[in-house]
Amino acid sequence: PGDENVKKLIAVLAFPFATHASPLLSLVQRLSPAVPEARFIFFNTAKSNNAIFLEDDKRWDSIRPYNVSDGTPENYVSSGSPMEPIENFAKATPENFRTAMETVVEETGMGFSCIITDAFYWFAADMAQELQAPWVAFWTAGPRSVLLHLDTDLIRGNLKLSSGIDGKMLDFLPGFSGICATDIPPEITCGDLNSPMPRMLHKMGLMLPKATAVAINSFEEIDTAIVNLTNSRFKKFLNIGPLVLTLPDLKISDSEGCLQWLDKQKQESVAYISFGSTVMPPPHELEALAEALETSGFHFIWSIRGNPEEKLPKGFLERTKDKGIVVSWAPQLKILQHEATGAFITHCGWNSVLESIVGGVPMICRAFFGDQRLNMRTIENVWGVGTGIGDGEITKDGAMKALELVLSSEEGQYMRQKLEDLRKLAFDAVQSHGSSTANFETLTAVITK
Ligand code: U2F
Repeated sequence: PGDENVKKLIAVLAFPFATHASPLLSLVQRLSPAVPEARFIFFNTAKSNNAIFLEDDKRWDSIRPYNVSDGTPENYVSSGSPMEPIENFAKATPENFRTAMETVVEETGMGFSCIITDAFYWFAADMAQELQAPWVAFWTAGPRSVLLHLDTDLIRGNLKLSSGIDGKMLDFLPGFSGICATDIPPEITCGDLNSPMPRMLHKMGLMLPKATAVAINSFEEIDTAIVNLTNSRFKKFLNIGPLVLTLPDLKISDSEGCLQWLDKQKQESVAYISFGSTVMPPPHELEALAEALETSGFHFIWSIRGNPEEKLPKGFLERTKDKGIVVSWAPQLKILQHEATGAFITHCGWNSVLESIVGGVPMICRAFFGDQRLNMRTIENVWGVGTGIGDGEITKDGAMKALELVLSSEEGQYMRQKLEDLRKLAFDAVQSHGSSTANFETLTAVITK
């Protein structure tokens, strides 16, 4: 709306790392037409705002990016650790958000009528109370992991951490029988609650039940038992996804021609490889995977950040140029929906898992951190739509066996059938009478109240 038509200000507080801010922006883009009198102020670091707000996209004029400090100390020299920017940022919260929000209130002369945040931001419970406004927390990962974070203290108490967690099971927790303590986010079991991320997640577990609503990029039918357990812990638990099925078809760039190349491949014959936005497997695992692809001869698309000549074995690109393509960023969503794609070698980030379900592609899992191992166990043991790779690390032999299993065995076909059921549930959820659509209407009511 033009400034004079703005009747409401809604604050959106994004987490600027991994794939967190962009699904939050997708959610706000979906909400904005439902609240035409509102202006959404998207508080986020400059780096992340620049990455997710597209220059030429004027469709969402009512959503304005607003930059907050990323917490980098003056004269800071990076040690190169990928956790450092996250920790610096976590230390700067919530003051960086508060300062920016106060400036907006001063500039506009309006107060915020609602706060929508990444679920990590437990401090929004206090902000919302001060403003007497609803707090909508958005969880960007799956339902199992959010449920576990609520029970961090209980889990720590039961596991008797002083004797380690190896071999211990979560059987004491409803919905988690058969899941090992080593499979769940390590911040829950062994994080130092004084260090920024485990502290943030622990506090989140304590504060989220205060949220007016917790929205999640998932759908109820994906894991009904877990969703029911979670329902009883929140005021409103709103499964509104998969968001990728609810947005207008965005322009997805394919400068390297992955999709045209896929058009020439046989049905369900290609392995797509990506480890998401933050993970880079260690060199020996990249080498093992490259050797497995080369020896097995399966066709592939490999999305790998950085210079592939440096990351992959010498001569690999040249030797495999008729079998595969290597790109620095792929149109993943479209690749996973292409009929030639038959397997997805993934780190099991939640967005990738959902996109694979939507595309009906079985997963070969190499989990790294956070919720990824838990997602892997769910993929393998609960849904039966994928397999682990070797003993956890990628080995040539493990990768070859997993590729063989998914791309050329009956078991792979069986996984595809199970995926077809899940896929159908995902599409049904976003139809006009679907559960995600109903939950989205409830969410709209929360923010328009
Ligand atoms: C963190 O996950 P990541 O950002 O590492 O990974 P995903 O959740 O799987 O999201 C990756 C997104 O990037 C897209 C892909 C996904 O939407 O389609 N993409 C692409 O378009 N092209 C490429 O070449 C490569 C990726 C975290 F690490 C996880 O543990 C969490 O589950 C997740 C959500 O909180 O955030």
